[in-house]
Amino acid sequence: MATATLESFLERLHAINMIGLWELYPIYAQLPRHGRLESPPPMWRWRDVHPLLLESGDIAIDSRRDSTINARGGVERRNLVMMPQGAPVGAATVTMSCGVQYIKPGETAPAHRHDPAAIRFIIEGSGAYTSVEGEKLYMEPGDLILTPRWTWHEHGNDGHEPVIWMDGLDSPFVMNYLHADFWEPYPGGYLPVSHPVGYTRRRVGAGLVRPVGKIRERALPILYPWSEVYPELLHQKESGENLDAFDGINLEYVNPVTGAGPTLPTLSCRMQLLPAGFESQCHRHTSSFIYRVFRGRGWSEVGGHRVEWEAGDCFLVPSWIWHRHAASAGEDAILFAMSDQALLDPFDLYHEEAAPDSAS
Ligand code: GTQ
Ligand code: FE2
Repeated sequence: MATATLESFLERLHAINMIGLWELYPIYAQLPRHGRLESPPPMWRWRDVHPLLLESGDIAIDSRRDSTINARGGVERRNLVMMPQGAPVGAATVTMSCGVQYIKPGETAPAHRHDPAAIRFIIEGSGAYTSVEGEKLYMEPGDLILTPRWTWHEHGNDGHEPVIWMDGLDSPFVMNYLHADFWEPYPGGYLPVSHPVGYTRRRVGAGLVRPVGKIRERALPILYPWSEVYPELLHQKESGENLDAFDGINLEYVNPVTGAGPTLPTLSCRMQLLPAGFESQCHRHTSSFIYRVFRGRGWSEVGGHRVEWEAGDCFLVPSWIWHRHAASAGEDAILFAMSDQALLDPFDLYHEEAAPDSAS
């Protein structure tokens, strides 16, 4: 039998939906495993995002996912999603999505639940709440709220100011990779109030003590008040003992169930303080990060590009890209960070290394 040419072989191979492993190597080689980015890292400046978000509140938008949803005025969620050029559907990083949500006084966003878990980091305004499983969590700027997977949640604004927060979800992981996403609207639209304000907080206790035997869940709808996080950041800064060379003061929001990280089974949230004038050393890791500047100004080097940032800006650090951060000389910088390290740790896929010369 005559030997076929490689070309004709591959043609017949591809026709049955197979490929030579060696054909994939050049494609793998294009992944930026060298730690550098060809163009600056994806970034959204608040001066660009904020006006568009406010404008979205003046435009009639039917944002219902399901037309049977009882959303007043058709606004189910007024949310603008960050999606870098070429990214998978709805994805900011390979595993995480990120958006900003805006709710006006008197508005309500009806209840639903889904497999993707969500976090909300409050940006501005007060008087709004997220109700998770019928427990209202009232938002203040700097607070972090967890909506664990498959928990009913709705939003409302009882106050007099517009309220804006950042949403972060594991939806690219759950939806795009695992195809494990279920989603459903709450029958009738709105949750009955089933717990008093402060219910979960009292089950969880405070500091190093808590009521015995009250927690059965893997994650809880907890609110971490900025009024408790900020003093701890300052306390840590004063002592300086835990100032990390790569991340400054780096506090993780503990999962109240485990008393440790990650914050949720699929997401880790942190609050970093870079003291005024601090310049971190350079490293890289296989987790990806979404950063939102909460206070101050400074710059980061990400994949060989320097980005200047100030309060409200949002930027990404993709997996295995060299990066370091610095605060301006005048004031401390405070960065809210969200990462997918929780997805890597259980499988020993978290790798980290310091740059040899500590410069990107
Ligand atoms: O507010 O429930 O950014 O379901 C994406 C999906 C927010 C929400 C998002 C959601 C929500
Ligand atoms: Fe949701």
